[in-house]
Order: sequence, then C-alpha cells, then structure tokens
Amino acid sequence: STEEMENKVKQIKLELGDRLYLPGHHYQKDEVVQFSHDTGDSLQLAQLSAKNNKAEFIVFCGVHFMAETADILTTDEQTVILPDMRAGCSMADMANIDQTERGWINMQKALGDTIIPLTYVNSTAAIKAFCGKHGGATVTSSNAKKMLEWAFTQKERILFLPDQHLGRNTAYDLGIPLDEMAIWDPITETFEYEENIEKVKVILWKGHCSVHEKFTIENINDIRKNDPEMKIIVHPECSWEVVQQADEAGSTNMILTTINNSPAGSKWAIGTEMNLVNRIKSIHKDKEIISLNPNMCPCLTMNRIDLPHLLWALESIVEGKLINVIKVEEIVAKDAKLALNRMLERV
Ligand code: CIZ
Ligand code: SF4
Repeated sequence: STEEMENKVKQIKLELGDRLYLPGHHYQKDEVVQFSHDTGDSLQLAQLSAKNNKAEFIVFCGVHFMAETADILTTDEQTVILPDMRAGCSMADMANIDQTERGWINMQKALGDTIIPLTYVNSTAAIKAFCGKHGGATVTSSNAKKMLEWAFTQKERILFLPDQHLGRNTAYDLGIPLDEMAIWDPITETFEYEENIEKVKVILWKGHCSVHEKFTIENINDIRKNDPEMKIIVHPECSWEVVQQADEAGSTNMILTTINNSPAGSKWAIGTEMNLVNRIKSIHKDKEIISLNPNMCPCLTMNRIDLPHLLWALESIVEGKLINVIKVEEIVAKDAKLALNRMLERV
C-alpha cells in the first residue's frame, strides 16, 4: 500500500542519513516531493548536489538531463541514480549530437566562423560538450539574457539549442527583431528565414517543449474574456506569441517569487507544468490560481518518477545492487563541464 511504501522510504532515508541526498524538481509529483531534501529548478538542484559532498548517493527526482548534469558537477565518489530510466525530456531528445555536428558544418559553410553555440541546460550531456568544445556555454531560463549578451561579445552570431522558444523570447527581449533570427531544421537540414541569411544574428534550433507549447493564444483570450482581472504568467518555453500576450513571463523561480509577492486575493493563470501549478495553488489558498490551459498540461516523463520507483531506487542502495546509475562518459563530461562552468562563473 501507499502507506507501507511511504514508511519504507522514511526508514531508508533515516538509515542512510547523510549518505543520501534526494533532490526533487518543481515539476515532480507530491508523492515524491514530500521526501525531497530540496526542491528547485534543474540547475539549483545540480548545484546543491555538487555542494552536498557528504552524499554518496544522489537519487535525482527529475529527468535524465538533470541527473547527467548532477553527475558532471559532482565528484567521482558520488553516484547519481535516476529512479526511472524512461524519465527523459522530449525537448532534450530533439537535438542529438550527430544532427548537431552535421548542422554545424552546414552553418559554417553558410556563415563562416561567426557562430558561438549556446545550449539550454535542457539538453543531453553530448550537446553541452559540443558547446563547451566550440567556445560556447549552457544557459537556464533565469540567466539566458545575460548569457546571450556574453555570447555576443564572443561572436557575431549565436546558435541556440534545443528550444527555439526560449531562444527567440530571449533574443527578442534583447532587442533583436524576428527577421534577424533563423530556424535550423535538423530534419530537413535547412534554414528557415525571412530575408537575407547574412542579416541573421540568432539561429534557433527547431526544438520545443511539448508541455509548454500547449499554452495558446486561444487560452489567453478565453481567460481575458471570462475574467479580465486575472493576470497571466508564463514560462519562456511558451511560444513568442503567448509570451507577448501574457502579463508576465519568466523562469520557474521568477513565477514562484511573483506569486509569493502578490497580495491576497490576486488572480493568476499560470502557463507551466501541472504539478507546479497545483502545488502553488495549494500553498496560496488566499489567491485564485488556475492553469492557463484548462487541460492542465502534465510533463509525462517527469511523472514517470513515482513513489514505487523512488522506493525501488532506494532499496537498490540498501541491498547494494544499484539500479539506473547515471554516469556520463569522461571525455563528454569534461567538455560539458566547460560549458556549464562558463555559465556558472558568470551568474
Ligand atoms: O521545463 C523544464 O524542464 C524546466 C523549466 C526545467 C528547469 O528547471 O530548468
Ligand atoms: Fe522537458 Fe518540457 Fe518536460 Fe521540461 S517540461 S522536462 S522541457 S518535456
């Protein structure tokens, strides 16, 4: 039963003490997050894992790329475990390394040595390593603007992987018009652009988040019509049109602080993952909180981590038969760390 499983998790947590660290991403289910030592966004959790050098075992409740980042930033003595290997990220999977290497050659042909690659942390370790190797860095949704500004001090143009929306929203925020951005389609291996490729300052990899793409202009119009007092706040993984029409847009932490700082009685429609929206709703009972999309929008892969998988991972530690260990190959980890460090030392 659920209660039995919960009791076992509690018991193993007690038994392992400091040897265990359990980070839980904001998008994780309550049944998992209730046991987390910390909750946070992907980068905060990786940094906290790295600081927690007493922990021999890090059972990462989040998705695969987050566990990889934790492995890259922690020591060789620390073991990172992902409770369910099916917990991937469809966005990260939209840029594989072979496509990226091929695309890069095409981009160099078209534009010469004028491009620096940046990748959203929501990407595989191999893509982070690619960026590290070519002088680039990682970014998160909280520091994307700062990192794009830095990148433009290095090269004339940026290749932004793998989320076209975060790339477009951030570049637009920096004053770059849409006709100075091109999309690189890794399937057709061609650019999509409006005028002259020479004018392009930002090349957006054609990837997206299948959760955040479900928030639409129609959702916004419905809310404005039904309740004009409701404020709309969205994550920058939403499309440019949605971000432009919303009242506020920002990272998970920005969304959390904005709602925290809003007065009792405030009304918010939030465009981000369902578990986080529900958690905000249960914490802020004095405010009216709804999802921007009435169908809620769960991240299916985040939700693969559930209580039974968490318990399975913990039992594997106690029994000395580790499952789902996430270990990034050394040569990949080295270059990926370069890309992560270029970001960490600037933010
Ligand atoms: O959409 C995601 O996966 C986010 C916002 C991750 C993170 O915490 O950076
Ligand atoms: Fe990936 Fe989107 Fe899920 Fe985040 S919410 S893990 S970007 S699919």
